[in-house]
Amino acid sequence: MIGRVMKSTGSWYEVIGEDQKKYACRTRGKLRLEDFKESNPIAVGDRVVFELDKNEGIIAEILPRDNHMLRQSVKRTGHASVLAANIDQVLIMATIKQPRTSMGFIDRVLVSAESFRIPQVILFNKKDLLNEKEVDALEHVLTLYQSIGVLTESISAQQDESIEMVEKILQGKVTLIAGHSGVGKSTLLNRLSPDFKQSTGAISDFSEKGTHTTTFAEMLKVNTSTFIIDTPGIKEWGLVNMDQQEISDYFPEMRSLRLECKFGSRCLHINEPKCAIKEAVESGVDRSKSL
Ligand SMILES: Nc1nc2c(ncn2[C@@H]2O[C@H](COP(=O)(O)OP(=O)(O)OP(=O)(O)O)[C@@H](O)[C@H]2O)c(=O)[nH]1
Ligand SMILES: [Mg+2]
Ligand SMILES: [Zn+2]
Repeated sequence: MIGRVMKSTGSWYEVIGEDQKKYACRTRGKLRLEDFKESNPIAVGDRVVFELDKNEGIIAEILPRDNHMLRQSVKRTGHASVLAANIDQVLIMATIKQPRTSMGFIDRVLVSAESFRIPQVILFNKKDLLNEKEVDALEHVLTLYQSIGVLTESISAQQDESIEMVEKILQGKVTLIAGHSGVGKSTLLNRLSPDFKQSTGAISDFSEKGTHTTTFAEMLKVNTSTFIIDTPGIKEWGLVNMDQQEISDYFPEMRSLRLECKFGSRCLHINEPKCAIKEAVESGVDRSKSL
C-alpha cells in the first residue's frame, strides 16, 4: 500500500494509507536512497510503499520527493536534516511581540523556501495584543512583504474571522508551518479541527519567549486534501548548501536586477562597483511593481 508519513520518531513512523487509516510502520534493514546526505532517511510528508505484517507496517520503499525543506542540524553543524517533504507551501508564523520575530528570520525562511521553489505565506499572529504604535509597525511589514508578492496577513488565533481566512489559505494543500517557539503555531492548528490536540505552552514572563512545547514535526489531516505540518519552534533559521552568489536569486525583488550588476551573477551586492541592486536601494526604486 502507498501512504504518507505523518509522524516520525526515528524508529517508527505513523503512516496514513490510501484507505485513510493510520498505520504504525517500521523499516526493515537499510533503505536504499540515492544521494542521501541528510541525517534522517524518512521525513514527515514522505510518500512510502509499505506492506502489512499483522498490524504493523513495514516500509519497503520511499517514493521520489517533489521537494523538501532542509533544516540545519542542531547537533552537528554543517549537517542538515529534512524537516518535511512534498510540501505545497511554507507558512511562516511571525509575531510583533511575545515573542518578537526579526525580519532576518523571516527573510531566511523565505530565501530557503524559494531555493526549493516552494511558495510562501506569512501570517503575523497575536494582533489582539498590539497597541497603536505596534499596529503601525505591523502595517509597515505587511505592506513591505505584500509588495514583493508574498501573501502576508495579520491574524489572531483567538478570533473566528482569522480562522476562516486561514482555512481558505490552507485548503487543498500540504502546508509546513514554521516560526519561533511561542508564536502560536499549535494554538492555531487546534482551532482548525476538534480532533487536533497539540500541546501549547505559555510565554515566559521573563523573556517573552516560548517554551519549546512542540518537540517534533507532525503532519495533521484537516480534510482528505488538506494537511498541515506542525513543527518545533526554531530559534534561528540557517541557510544550508547555498553559495553567497546564489542568495540574491532567491529574493524575487533582486532577481530581476542582478544581471545588470557589473560583475553579473558573481556580484554579492555588498561593495562591488556598479552594483545595480545597491544603486536601486540608494535611489529608492521600487522594483516590486515590475515583478
Ligand atoms: N494573545 C494571544 N495569544 C496567543 C495567540 N496565539 C497563541 N497564543 C498564546 O501563545 C502561547 C504559545 O502558543 P503555542 O501554540 O504553544 O506556540 P507554538 O508556536 O506552538 O510554540 P512551540 O511549540 O514551542 O514552537 C500560548 O499561551 C497561546 O495561548 C493569539 O493570537 N493571541
Ligand atoms: Mg507548538
Ligand atoms: Zn550587485
